[in-house]
Amino acid sequence: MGMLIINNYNFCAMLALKPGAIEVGGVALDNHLLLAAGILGTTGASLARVLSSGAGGVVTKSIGPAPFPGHPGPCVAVLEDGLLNAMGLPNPSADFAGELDGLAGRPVVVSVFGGSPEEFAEVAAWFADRAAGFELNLSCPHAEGYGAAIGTDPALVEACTRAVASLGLPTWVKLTPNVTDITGCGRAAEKGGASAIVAINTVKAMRISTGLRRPVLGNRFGGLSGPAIFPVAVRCVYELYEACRIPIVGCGGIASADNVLEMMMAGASAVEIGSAVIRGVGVFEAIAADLYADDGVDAATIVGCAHA
Ligand code: RRO
Repeated sequence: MGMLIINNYNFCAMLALKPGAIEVGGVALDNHLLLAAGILGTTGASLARVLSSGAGGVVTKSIGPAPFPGHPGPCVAVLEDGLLNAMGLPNPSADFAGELDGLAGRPVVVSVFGGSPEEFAEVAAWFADRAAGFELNLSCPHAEGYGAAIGTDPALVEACTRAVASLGLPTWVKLTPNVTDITGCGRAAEKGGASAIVAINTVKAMRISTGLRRPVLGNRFGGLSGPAIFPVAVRCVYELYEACRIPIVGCGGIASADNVLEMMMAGASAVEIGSAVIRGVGVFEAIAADLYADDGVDAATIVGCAHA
């Protein structure tokens, strides 16, 4: 019996993309690589630094209806093949607007969360004069009343999306993989007027310290990100590409140019990079150096090409 083993050297040396500015889901980007929500996204200075380090766009930390310090620690554990976090949606709420003062006209997508369609619209409206678009966090796996608590119900996904899309700015919807069928939520976002789907947020997970005989995270449960979840993200993007017509932004464990190409072949028009930033903000320039070449192909020729 033949056995095909695909390892981390599954690299297609022949394929590179044409460099240059693009437009995805109504947002103008400098390239296909965005900073994912939750990493280096709470100050204008860190967002500007990531943009000047080769990211084509940035997504802010998720901002909600009231200032919140987050869950009690420990909030992050570094694992063999990823990160486990339960930050607990720490955010400065409306005060965050001031952080965006120096970023006018830049590709800054503001991630927002709320406990109802009305709260989503209220929070998004605070940033409507300074966001290139919104990303709706309907997917944090460990936030009671927020995130996946709402984002697993297609009717609520549709209502929250419609409430924010009515502001007239590009509205991306970030989905949770912690559902039986992600396409139901993707279709609901599309029906509500989303301009793009972002897939995926973290996978609900936990670890236990055998020494302490207790969960390692203060919140016990958290979200797994990094290379460990890349195959889950590819599967979700592949399924959404077959179910929806709006563009998909791939997210989840992307750490190399080959990962970007694989996500695009599954159906992503752009990607978000989060946990790989643990290697430093130079990760954007490093991936771009492998991904782009002046004689590269138009990304449109490979987006979704893995589908029959
Ligand atoms: O803040 C968090 O704990 C958090 C958020 Br908002 C999210 O969307 N996903 C995640 O893994 N953690």
